[in-house]
Amino acid sequence: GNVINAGGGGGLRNELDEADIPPTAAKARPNDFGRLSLSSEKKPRKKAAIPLKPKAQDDTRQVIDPPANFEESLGEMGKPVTLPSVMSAEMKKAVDDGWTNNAFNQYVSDLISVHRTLPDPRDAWCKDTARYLSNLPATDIIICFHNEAWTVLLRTVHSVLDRSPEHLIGKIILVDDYSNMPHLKKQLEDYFAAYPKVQIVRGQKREGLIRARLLGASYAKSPVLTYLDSHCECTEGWLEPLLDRIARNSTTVVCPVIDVINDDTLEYHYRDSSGVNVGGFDWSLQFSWHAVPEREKKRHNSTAEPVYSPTMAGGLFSIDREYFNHLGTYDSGFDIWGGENLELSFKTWMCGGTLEIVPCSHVGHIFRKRSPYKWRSGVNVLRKNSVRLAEVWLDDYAQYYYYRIGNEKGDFGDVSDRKKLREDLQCKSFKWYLDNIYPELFIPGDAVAQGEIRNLGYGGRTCLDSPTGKKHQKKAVGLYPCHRQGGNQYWMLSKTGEIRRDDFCLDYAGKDVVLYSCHGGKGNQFWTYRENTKQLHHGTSGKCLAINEAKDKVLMEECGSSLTRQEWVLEGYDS
Ligand code: LR7
Ligand code: MN
Repeated sequence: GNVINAGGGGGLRNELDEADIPPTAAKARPNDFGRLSLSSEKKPRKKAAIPLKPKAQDDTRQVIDPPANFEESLGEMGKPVTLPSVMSAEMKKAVDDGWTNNAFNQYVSDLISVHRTLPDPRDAWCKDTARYLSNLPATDIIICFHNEAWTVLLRTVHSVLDRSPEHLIGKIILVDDYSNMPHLKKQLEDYFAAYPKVQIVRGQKREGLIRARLLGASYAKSPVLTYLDSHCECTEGWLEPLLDRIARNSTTVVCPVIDVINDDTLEYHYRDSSGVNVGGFDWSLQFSWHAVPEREKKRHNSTAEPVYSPTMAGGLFSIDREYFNHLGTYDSGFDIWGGENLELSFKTWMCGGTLEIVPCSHVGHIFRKRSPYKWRSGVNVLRKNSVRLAEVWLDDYAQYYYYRIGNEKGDFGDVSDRKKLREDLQCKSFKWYLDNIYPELFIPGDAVAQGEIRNLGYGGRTCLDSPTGKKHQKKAVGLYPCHRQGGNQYWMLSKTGEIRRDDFCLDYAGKDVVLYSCHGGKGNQFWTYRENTKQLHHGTSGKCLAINEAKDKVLMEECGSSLTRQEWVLEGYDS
C-alpha cells in the first residue's frame, strides 16, 4: 500500500473544532478482529475478555451462545448479532461508546469477522454470466471516510477485495477526510501496507465528502470510478453487472441495489428484485425511495434488468471516469454532505446520460439515524448546497424549494461557473426532466389549493396539522391553532383529489385519518371539496372530515347539513 498526503492548496479554512469530537473507543474494543497483521489471519481469534452470556435466565432474545464458538460464526451469512440484555458495566460502556462515536453498534461490528460471509441476494437471472460482456473495463474504488470505525472500514475494503474479480479492480483509494480517530493513522497504513491495491490519500483539512470524492478521483487511473461509503459490504457478483452497463454505453451511470445493514445487529437484509426501488426527491430537495413505476416496468421482461432511476441515493455508484469529467464532476462548492446526489442525477439525465439501478448488483450499507460527525458550525451546509443546486439546475421550479426554506437563501456563493457548465453541455430544461424522467413528482403549481386547511367550527381558528418526525407515516393527522407559517399546516389538494404533503397523502381506512404514501389509486386517499357546503367528502367511506369540540381530534362522520365542524376553507382554492 502507499500513502499520499494530498497538499491542500488554498481553498476552505478548516473551521471545525475537531476537539469536540469524542475520542474513539478503540481502547474498549472487546476483540481485535480487525487484525493488525496479516499473519494473525490464520490464527484462531482471541477470546473476548467481556462476558457475553446473559446473567438473567429470562432473556429469551437470541444471545451470543454458545460462547465457545461465537468467534467463528458471529454475523456470518449476514446473520444478526444480538447482545445480551444484561451486560457488565465495562461491556455496557463499550457498547454505549460505540454508539456515541459512530451512530451504529460498533461493538457488534467488532465481534464480526472483517471477512464475514454474506447471503447471495441475486436473482437466478443474474448468475448467467453470458449476460455480461467478457472484456469489462477495470474500476478504481474510491472510499471516503471521516472518522470511520475500524472493523467497519476494513470490512468495506475486504468485501471489495474478497468478492470482486481481481483484474477488474485497479486501485482502492481510501480518502481520509481529516479524521482524528487514532486507529485511522499509522495503524491503518500498517494494516494496508500488505495490500498493494490499497492506497491511502489524506486530505490536509476537512473537505466534506464531496470534495473528498473529487480528491480521490484525482488519483484514479482506471477507466471507471466506483464510489462506496466507508460502511458498506459488497456481495458476490456485485461488480460485473455495473461495469457491463458502462462498457455498453459510457454515458450510463449505475447504482447497485443498496441493501440494509442493520445499525444495531449488523444483519444483512435484502429483497429479491421485485422489491427494487428507484430514487426520487421532494421539494425540500431531499432524496426519497419509490417503487419502480408502471411505465418503467413495461420496458422490461425481468425485474432483474437495470431500471431507470430519476435520482441516485448518492454514495454508491459507478461512472465512466471520462464521462464524470465531461459532466463537470461535482460542484466543488458543495460542503460536507448533501446535494451532490441530486446534482449528479439531474445532470446525468439533463445532459444526455442515463441513470440506472442494477438489480443484479447488491451492496449493503449501514443506515444510521443520525450523523455521528461534526458538520461545519455557523453555516447551514445542507441549505447552502441545496440552494446552489436549485440555482443552477431547477430553472423556475427552484421557487418550490425556496418556499420550503421561507425564501431564506442565505449566502450560497458564486455559481456562475456551474451555470456556464450547464450551457456548455447544452443540457435540457428541468421541465424536460420532470416531464420525461420523473413524471410521478407532484408539482405544487398543479394543485387546486395550497396552504392551510382551516376548520370553521368552534371559533374557526383550527387548522389541519401534519404529524412530524421520521415516523410520521401512518400517524394520525392532528389539529392545531392556525399559525399561517406554512410548515406542518401546508397542504396541497391535487387535481386528482389527493390532500398531499410531498409524497404523503391524507388517508382514511376506517380508523384514524393518517398520512400515508400516496398511491395514486384514489380509494382511501380520494377527497372532494364541495365548495357550496364547504365539506371535505371522503371517497370510499362517503363520510365527511370534521373536528371534535375540544378541537384536538380529527373525526370522520356522516355528512350533515350546516355543521360548521364539517366546514373547511382551503387556502388558495381554485376549482
Ligand atoms: O465530511 C465528511 N467527509 C466524509 O468523508 C462527511 C462524510 N464523509 C464520508 C463518510 O465517512 C461516509 O463514508 O462520506 C460518506 C457518506 O457519509 P454518510 O455515511 O454520513 O452519508 P449518508 O449515508 O447518510 O448519506 C447519503 O447521502 C449523502 C449526501 O451527500 C452521500 O451521498 C452519501 O454517500 C449517501 N449514502 C448513500 O447513498 C447510501 C445509501 C443511503 C440512502 C438513501
Ligand atoms: Mn453512509
